[in-house]
Amino acid sequence: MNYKDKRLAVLGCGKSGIAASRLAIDKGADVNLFDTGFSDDLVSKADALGEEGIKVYIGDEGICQDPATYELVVISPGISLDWEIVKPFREAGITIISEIEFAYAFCESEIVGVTGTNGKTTTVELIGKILEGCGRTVAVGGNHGRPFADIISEDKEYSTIVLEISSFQLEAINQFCPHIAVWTNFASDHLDRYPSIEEYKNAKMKIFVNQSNEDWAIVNGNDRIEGLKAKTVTFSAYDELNDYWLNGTKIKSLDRELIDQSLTKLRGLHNAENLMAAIAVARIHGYESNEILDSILDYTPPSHRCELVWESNGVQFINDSKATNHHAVASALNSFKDEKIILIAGGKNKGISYSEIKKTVKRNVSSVVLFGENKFLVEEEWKSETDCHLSNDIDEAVELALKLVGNSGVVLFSPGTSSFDMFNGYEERGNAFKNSVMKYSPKK
Ligand code: UMA
Repeated sequence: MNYKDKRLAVLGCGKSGIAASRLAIDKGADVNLFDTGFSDDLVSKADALGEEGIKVYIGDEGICQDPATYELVVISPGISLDWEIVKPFREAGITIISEIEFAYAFCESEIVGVTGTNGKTTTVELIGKILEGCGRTVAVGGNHGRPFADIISEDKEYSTIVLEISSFQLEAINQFCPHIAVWTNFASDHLDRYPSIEEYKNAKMKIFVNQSNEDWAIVNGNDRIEGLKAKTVTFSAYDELNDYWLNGTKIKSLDRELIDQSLTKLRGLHNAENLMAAIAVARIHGYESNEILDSILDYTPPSHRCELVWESNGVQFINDSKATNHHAVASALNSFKDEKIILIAGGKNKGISYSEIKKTVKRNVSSVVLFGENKFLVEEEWKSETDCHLSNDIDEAVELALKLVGNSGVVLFSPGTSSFDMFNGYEERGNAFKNSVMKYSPKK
């Protein structure tokens, strides 16, 4: 695609929009970046980008007045196609594509794309580490870490680019096609963006839409994905009738044992599935378990995912702040199902009912401590089944949980929703939990 002197609009001055703008400038385009936000940070970003030749319009100027003069619009994932900032371009009939679609046009590497509700980051990192360990040159990015456009701007030849891909990024694709698409799992999420769970799933399913029988789809067998054109491999930690399955702690394919999960740093059934997906990618590339074992054993999962913060006198404090939906909470509860669990949950009201995990909570949890914007709603849904307590902040929640756990068990911080009612992301929320634990625990 030749963008020389073409007028391009980029929407959203975050990581994704800035990376797309820089790539477009590299390709000789005339780039105008629009953002309807207004803050000191945006003003200084706009000044710095101006120096690079990117014209930035923010605040009221972020709504474009001459949309028909543009050839193409590149939209950031955090902006929905229905929103005000997009409207002028839609009305003018200008083609709108996502940042991953834009970057894909310049990509010559093999793409492994990983989508799903949970487990994406761990799976992407594992795949990256395994392939690198086998001697391939690999870049890792996407929804987590470096934007795809940033990797492409580097102008370095990678044999494989492993991308974490969100439903938001897939909404505006035309040609984007990973050679290997991984579907980690699917559960209700992001209902503050999508009118229904079907629409959320349809956006995610677009990862397969341009694949042919030359490509691969590695899918969670529990989700029964149908209509795939690619060669399909299934995995499940719950059902042995899949290409990859779990026998105790052993990951198997047909009757062959590949890896013993208990030797790795990855805990829980959800991580067994992440491992299976990563092993499947490696085997498609022709690498066998003996060649990838060292990389897997060496891999440490990222923070805030069932992370052990502190253990003392039979009580474990687990930070699972990354659990921003119910599927993730249920996975964490299953991972500690033999222990007495005090669950700390709550946060932003994303419009999702917590009653869908009511039974799992009842079965696995001894008491719940709720915090955040949705605490009263969750209390209403769970109080008939579980012992519920309310708290005003994370410190109070930890203090209460400590009293409830007694001499042994697990204090599990697995909020089940996003953090934006009180924090700037799950990392900040997880760090707040960790700080509270360190504050209260030694006094116990
Ligand atoms: N904006 C407007 N008008 C609007 C709405 C937003 O101008 O109506 C502007 C904001 O003022 C802001 C910019 O858009 O300046 C933000 O754009 P963005 O939300 O796309 O943020 P980026 O920094 O570009 O981050 C995006 C992804 N964000 C989202 O999907 C919400 C990042 O995923 C991703 O890491 C990054 O691109 C690089 O690819 C984050 C995320 O939360 C981590 N993802 C969701 C998740 O994992 O659950 C899907």
